[in-house]
Amino acid sequence: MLIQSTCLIEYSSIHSVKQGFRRLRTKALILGASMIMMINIGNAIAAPTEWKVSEGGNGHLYEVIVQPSLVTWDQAQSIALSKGGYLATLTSKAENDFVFALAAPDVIPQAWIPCGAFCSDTWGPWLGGFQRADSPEPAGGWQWVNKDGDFSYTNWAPFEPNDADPLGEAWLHFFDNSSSWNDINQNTYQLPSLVVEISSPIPEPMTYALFLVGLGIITLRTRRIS
Ligand SMILES: [Ca+2]
Ligand SMILES: [Ca+2]
Repeated sequence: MLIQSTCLIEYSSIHSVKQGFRRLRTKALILGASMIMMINIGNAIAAPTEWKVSEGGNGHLYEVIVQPSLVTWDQAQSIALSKGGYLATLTSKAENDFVFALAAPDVIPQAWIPCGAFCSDTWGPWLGGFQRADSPEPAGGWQWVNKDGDFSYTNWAPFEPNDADPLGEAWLHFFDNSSSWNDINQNTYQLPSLVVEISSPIPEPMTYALFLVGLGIITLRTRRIS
C-alpha cells in the first residue's frame, strides 16, 4: 500500500513536471513567434517608401540605406541587389525630386559626408548611374544599372560631370547638399549611403496575409501541445 502511494505520488510529480515543461515550451514558442512577427511588422512600418502611381509615380519602392562604414559604388550596388532591388535609377525630374526628398541632408544627415578639407559641401548617397569604360569624357557613355536607358534626363551639378580625378570618374552620387549629381571615382572616394530602388514590391495585403498565416500556425501548434 505504501509502495503504491509512493508510486502514485511519483507519477503525479512527473506528470506535473511534464505539464509544466509543456506550458513553458508553449509560452516560449508563442513569445518567439510573437517577436518574429513584431520584427516583421516593424520592417513593414519602416518599409521603403512607395512612389505611388496614384501620385504620379511608378509604384516602385525607394530606401535610403546608411552603412556603418564607407562603401564603394560596387559594394553599394551589391547591397541594393541583396535587398531585391538596384541602385536608384533617376530617369525623370519627378523621380529625382521624390528620391532626394527621402535622402536630403536635413532628413538623413548621416547619409551625407563632408567632401574634404578644401570644400564645405557634403556628398550624398550612391545612385545607379555609371559610365561605360572607354567612353568619351566626361559625359559620354553614362547609363543606369537596370538598363533604364541612357541619360536622356540628367541633373548634373554645374561643371559636372568633369572626370576630374586622374584615375577617372565613372560613378554617380547626389552632390553638394542637393539633388544635383556628380561623377567621382569609387576607388578614391567612398560614401556612407546608397538609395535602393525596388520595382516589384510585396503588396500590402500580402504582408497582412503572411501575418495571419503566422498567427494560424501558432494557434494550431499551441492546441497540439496543450
Ligand atoms: Ca527608376
Ligand atoms: Ca566630378
